Amino acid sequence: MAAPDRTGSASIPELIRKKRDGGRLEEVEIRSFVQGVTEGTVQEAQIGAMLMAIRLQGMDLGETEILTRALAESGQQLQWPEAWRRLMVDKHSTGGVGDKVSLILAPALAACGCKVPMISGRGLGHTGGTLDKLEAIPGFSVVQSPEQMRELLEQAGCCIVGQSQELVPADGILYAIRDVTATVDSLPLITASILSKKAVEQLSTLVVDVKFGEAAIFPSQERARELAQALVGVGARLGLRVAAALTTMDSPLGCCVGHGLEVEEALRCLEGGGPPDLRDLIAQLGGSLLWLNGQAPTLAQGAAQIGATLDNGSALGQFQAMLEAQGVASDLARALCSGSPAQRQGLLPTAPTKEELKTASEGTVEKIRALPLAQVLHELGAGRKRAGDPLHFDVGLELLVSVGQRVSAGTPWIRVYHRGPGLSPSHRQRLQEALRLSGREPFVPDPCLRELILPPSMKG
Ligand code: IUR
Repeated sequence: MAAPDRTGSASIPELIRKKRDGGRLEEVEIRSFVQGVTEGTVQEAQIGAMLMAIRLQGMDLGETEILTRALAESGQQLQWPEAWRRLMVDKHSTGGVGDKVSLILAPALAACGCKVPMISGRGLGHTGGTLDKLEAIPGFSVVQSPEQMRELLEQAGCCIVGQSQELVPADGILYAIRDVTATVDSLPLITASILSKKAVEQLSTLVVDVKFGEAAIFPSQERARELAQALVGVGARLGLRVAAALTTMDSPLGCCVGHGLEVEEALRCLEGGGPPDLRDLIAQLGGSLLWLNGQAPTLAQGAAQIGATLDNGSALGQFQAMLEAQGVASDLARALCSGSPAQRQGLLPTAPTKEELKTASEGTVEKIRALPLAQVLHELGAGRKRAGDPLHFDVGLELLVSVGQRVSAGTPWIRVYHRGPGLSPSHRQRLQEALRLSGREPFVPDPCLRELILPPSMKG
């Protein structure tokens, strides 16, 4: 143990020094750090230093489990009626560009009879956050108490909320400081952050979408697999059935990036349309959840059940119920969920200036690099420079071509929605460089899902 102070517990600088020098933190040490974070007695500089020490030295599975439990216990635990116990499922993502899966999957799962008490996050770095996207819908409130969450699940079968003073407050504090101290890409910190929120939810089954690729936290599939294994392993230690899906994040998911535009694309998917890569990923993640939770005999049949909820309007009905239950005026929720894209015009934030860029040559679209697109969009106002900064929900990008498609020179390939007066030369150049063309024949891109890591109980 680190040297105790006069009150008998190790001082925070001692704990930081111990981790900095590669030591293993004991349970009481991790708990006293998290307690100090929650109570506000640990200074921000000390939190940043400890996060960096963990980022550089790592934590073993035992330390990660204790950190997860301590974060989860920093607030209230959710309680559900006994009849719901086997129906509680959720999905979480490590963050991507254009990733609006949660907006569609939560109501699709609710339409399959599940209860989905999703505690979600805000944007980290260049990636967009589910809560930020939902706040683009006028009136939507992500702040909900545990009692309100129970009512939301009764009314709509799903809810999407943020962590708060009552729900995993310590994760909220660490999450915001990680974002500004280059400590996001830490395996134990990601694992504890995600699983603490899910431990509070008292789930039956969780699927985590672990992204890899240029625009993901971990570019390499190997490193993403390590994170996936930590999530599944720590989940098992906590008594949670956790599976992890390894999915690609090189090009944006779907065609739209930016808060308001992504809500519009989610609505198209909930109406049975939308881009094929997005729909396929939703069906695979939802199908895995239904299968692992015993609600479908196979993953393929689970995926078909999810697809049916998109085609028959039942997922859209649950989405509308969720919007109304979380504060959106009934006539707006109805108009968003029963109109055509043309009828929805003006209901969601869309920036006034539209600019299209054209292809410089002919070729086959090999890749549309999500990272520079997201960075430019961040600079146009979609992201935060400092924790708590307001966002522009109306700026966005719409891809007008897809990976694998043949294009001729001069084809409009991206539409940028911004607040004017015009894109800067640097923005234009970085956007143009994101489009990678090749000389090969047109092709059908591989699905995003590359590997599914199952919980130990399903490994036979
Ligand atoms: N989502 C979370 O809830 N926490 C994290 O650290 C990441 C994504 I990365």
